[in-house]
Parts: sequence; C-alpha cells; structure tokens
Amino acid sequence: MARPGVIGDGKKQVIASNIDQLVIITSTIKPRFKPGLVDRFLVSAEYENLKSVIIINKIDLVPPDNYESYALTWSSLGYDVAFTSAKTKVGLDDFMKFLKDRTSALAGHSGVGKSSLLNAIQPSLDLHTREVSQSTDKGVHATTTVRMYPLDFGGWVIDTPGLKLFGLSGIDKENLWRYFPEMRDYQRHCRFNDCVHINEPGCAVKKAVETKKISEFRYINYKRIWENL
Ligand SMILES: Nc1nc2c(ncn2[C@@H]2O[C@H](COP(=O)(O)OP(=O)(O)OP(=O)(O)O)[C@@H](O)[C@H]2O)c(=O)[nH]1
Ligand SMILES: [Mg+2]
Ligand SMILES: [Zn+2]
Repeated sequence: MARPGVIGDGKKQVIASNIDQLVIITSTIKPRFKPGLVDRFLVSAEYENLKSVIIINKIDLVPPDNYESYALTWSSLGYDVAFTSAKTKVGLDDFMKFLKDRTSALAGHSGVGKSSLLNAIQPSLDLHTREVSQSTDKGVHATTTVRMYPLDFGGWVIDTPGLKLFGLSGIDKENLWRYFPEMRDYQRHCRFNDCVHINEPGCAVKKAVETKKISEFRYINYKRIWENL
C-alpha cells in the first residue's frame, strides 16, 4: 500500500508491503461514520489485489440502524464485516478471527479506535491511544509511526497512524469501475464498450442502480471518487 509523497521529491511513500489483507476500520461516531472512506480503501485494496475486511467500531455509542444497511451491502459484495466495541469488548472474537495467522494492515481515520482494538485483544501491546477532540470530532494522531506487532494467537498486525489519504495511483477515470466488483457484471451490457457509467446513454450500470441491483450509496461514492481522479 502506498500513498502519494507529501514531502520532497513526490515519490510514493510505501506504507506496508507483503501484507495479506487490509483491515478497514471505521467508527459509528466520534469521528463520524464514513462509508465513503471505506469504499475508497476498498478500491485501493481491489486495485492491489488485496483481501479486505471491514470493522465497524464504537457500536456501544450508536444504534445499529445507523450503519447496518451499509454493512449488509458490503457483505453482499463478499467483504467480511464485523461490529466491535473496544470499550465493551463486543465483537472482538470476530476481529481476532480475521487477524489470526495473517499479516494485516489496519487502515482508518485517526481516532476510530485502531490502537484501542489492538489493546483490547492483546493488552500487553499497551499502545498509546488518545481521545477524539470534542470540538473538531477528529482524532489527534495518537499513533505516529507505522509498526508491526506479533499476535499471541498467531499472525502479525501493522498499526498505522490514521490515514485518510491513500493513493489511488494507477487508477483513472477509465478503469475505476473495475475496482467496484458489482459493476463488472453490468459493464458488458452498456451501449458503449468504453462506458465509464457517468453520463453515457444506454448505461447498464446506471440502470442497475435505478432498479436497486447496485446499491445507491456505492454508486454515489463511485461518482465522488471518479470526479476527484
Ligand atoms: N466508546 C468507545 N470509545 C472507543 C472505542 N474504541 C476506541 N475508543 C476511544 O476512541 C479514542 C481514539 O482511540 P485510538 O485507539 O487512539 O484511535 P486510533 O484509530 O488508533 O487513532 P490514531 O492512532 O490517531 O490513528 C480513544 O479515546 C479511545 O478510548 C469504542 O469501541 N467505544
Ligand atoms: Mg492509533
Ligand atoms: Zn455504463
């Protein structure tokens, strides 16, 4: 996984290599639930041919109807989803099951609870965590370096500082749809074979969104990412 360089010569900064999977962590609130960011990470992982799983953390703070429908959509696409609370320790079995015997990189905004979840499953790690700012609803980058830890029950995990910018280098307006698995089945039914599913007439993907075969929020996130490429 790499992100565009922010300093110096602008070369890619490699965040992690030789990992088996990306564990995408989002919180229900504090900082607010961000399905768009999850989709962005999913696109990066699809592009890198990397398995990804999704953790929705801080479920002690918000009722399920706020995030359940998103989770259903993601799992229908084949991504494993777990609901956790590092505070009440709900769902940690699922989290551990995902991590066991694999090398995983954690991804997610600052403050979603990446380090707290690791402390909850393995207290001896004793990772530094910090409260989310009341005024800005943002984490404060408690974790400042990328580090890899061995897990007592087998596997390795890479804790990262809250990353919001993952590079989508290699992905462009023409090929973005390829990293949305649900679009692959419809693309060949589009009128134009170079259809990018934005404004073209006879677009089978847009039709599938209208008939609810493709989830609307996924399509909205597709358009948002597309516009920023
Ligand atoms: N209520 C509640 N609070 C949580 C939960 N998980 C983490 N927190 C709190 O959220 C804050 C941020 O947690 P961290 O573990 O530091 O978050 P992080 O994702 O590692 O953040 P960075 O290292 O900055 O990227 C801390 O105050 C935690 O106690 C949870 O499941 N429920
Ligand atoms: Mg951290
Ligand atoms: Zn199309």
